[in-house]
Order: sequence, then structure tokens, then C-alpha cells
Amino acid sequence: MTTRDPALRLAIADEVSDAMSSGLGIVALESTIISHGLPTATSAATARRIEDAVRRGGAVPATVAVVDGTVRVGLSDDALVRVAEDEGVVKTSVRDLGPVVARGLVGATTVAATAYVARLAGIRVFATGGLGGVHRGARDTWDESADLAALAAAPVTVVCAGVKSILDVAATVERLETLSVPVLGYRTDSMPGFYVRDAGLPVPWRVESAAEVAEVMRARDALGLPQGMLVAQPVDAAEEMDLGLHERTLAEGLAEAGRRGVGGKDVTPFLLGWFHERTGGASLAANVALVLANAGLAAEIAADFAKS
Ligand code: PSU
Ligand code: MN
Repeated sequence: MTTRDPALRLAIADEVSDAMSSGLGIVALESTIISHGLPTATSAATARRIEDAVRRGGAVPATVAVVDGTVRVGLSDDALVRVAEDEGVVKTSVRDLGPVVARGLVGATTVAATAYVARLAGIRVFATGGLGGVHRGARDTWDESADLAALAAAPVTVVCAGVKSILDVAATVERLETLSVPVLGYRTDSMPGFYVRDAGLPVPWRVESAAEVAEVMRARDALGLPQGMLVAQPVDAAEEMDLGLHERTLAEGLAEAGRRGVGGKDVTPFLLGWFHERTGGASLAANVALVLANAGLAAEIAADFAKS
């Protein structure tokens, strides 16, 4: 059962709307990671593990996707499996929401679209793996993920493992700075680089606890600051990718993407798939570990923030 708002074409799952009325913490989860970011064979199972990590952290998960033209906040298991496994699932950023809903398609929401929908639903905390950002070579291609502008426009705290090393991390940090999106390093002074713990740049602010993050959210709300916020948690040291393997795989993947003329929204899925195929499971292990850790931290933040 779900609560539907036909005017908004938004359907909020019972578990999520019950959590809203009882003042519990809620964590939004994106679905592009399930459809395009992880290997199909295990992605539905991983999506369930991410939801469980939110529950164990003390909050209620709300996985976001478009199912047959309806934007859903909280998915049934059937819907989750379709998003994970159907061939025709569209990677859906904010710009794609209109066409995907109008045509009744199945769409997996990116960080950008999930942040937008979270805002519509009144959800303030969101967990993912890595944020999209400025791509390497953006000076020529102008390829900057819509995640950045969307985050600047929605008051949502996104917990991630920093900026993917397949991107231009320094340029992405500069853009976040310009867009006035605060970046908090969770128990770290360095910007995490997704598969690796340290992308080689300082992080502007360091926090030690979920309670501290919730306190920054309250301060920002009191000041009426409209942007979202990034909490960057490094991947667990035991799961970090070997740095040499990481550099090699990245260089080869970027060269191959260039040769094949991969562009636009296909770049990120191509490079993630490249890593998963060529690192003997190392990138997948890191990816799953960091997403689960982020879901747990996001739940703690949401639970603390809900107390205010
Ligand atoms: N990070 C991952 N896996 C993913 C993505 C990020 O580990 O699948 C997805 C997210 O949904 C993110 C999107 O919002 O890639 C960014 O794509 P683009 O660069 O095309 O905006
Ligand atoms: Mn792009």
C-alpha cells in the first residue's frame, strides 16, 4: 500500500509515510547504482543489503525510482528487482524525470534526481556510493554531472565516499565550493576518492560523529541556507583498492572510453563496468563496502536529526 499524490505523480510507501508521521529518521537511496552501477547478477541482493544497513543504523530506507511512470519513494521487492534487472531501465537524472514519467517508463534515479525527489517528499538525508562531478577532460567536453547543480538546489545531506577517482576530483571540489555546498569529511582531513581513501586534497571541514552532522544541518536550517550538503566518508581501509591497480585500471578505462567514443550519460556506467570487469572483484568489494557504510552513517544522521 502506498500514499499517492496524483498531482505530483509521487507514491510514498507505507513504511516511509508511517516513519514520517511518527517522526523517525528516513534515508533516501538512489537507484542508478542498482541498475547501472553494479553487476546485474548481484545488484538486487546488494540493494536489499543497503536497505538493511539503513534499518540497522536506526532509520527507515526509502529507495527512489520511477516505476511505470510513477515516482516511487520506497520500493516493493518486485519493483526493486525490476529496477535492478530489467534491460530497459533508463538512467534518470533531473532532466529525464519529465519524459520518463510522461512515457510511463521505468527509470533509475541518479543522485541528482534522487535529491530532487527527496526534497519533494521532505526527506533530508540520502546515502550513495560516489557523487557525480566534473569529468576529466571537461575543458573540452563540458561534461559536468548534473548531481552538482541538483545538490546545490535541494536541502539534502548526501553521505558518499567522496568523489569518484574516475572524475577530476580537484575541479569537482572547486565547483562544490562555488555552488556553496559544504563538504564535511567524516573522521578524515582528506577528500576521500571512492575506491581509495585519499584523493590527495584537503577536506574543508572535519566532523567526528553523526550528531555533529545533524547539528550542522540544524544550524543551516536556522539560517535558511537552501543548498544541500556533502558528508564524505572514506572506504574502510581493509576494502580500499590497491593504488597501483587503481591507477592502471583507470588509465586503461579512460583510453578505451576515448577510443570507443563513449560520451554523455554513458561515461560513468562504462568506467564503473570497466573497473568491475578488470579488477578481479576488488572494485566491486570496495564499492559494496563503502555503500553499506554510507547507508549506516546516513541512518545515524537521519535518526539524530529526527530528534530535533
Ligand atoms: N557512483 C557509483 N555508482 C553509480 C553512480 C555513482 O558508485 O552508479 C551514478 C550515480 O547515480 C550518480 C551518477 O548520480 O552515476 C552520475 O552520472 P553522471 O556522471 O552521468 O551524472
Ligand atoms: Mn555527464
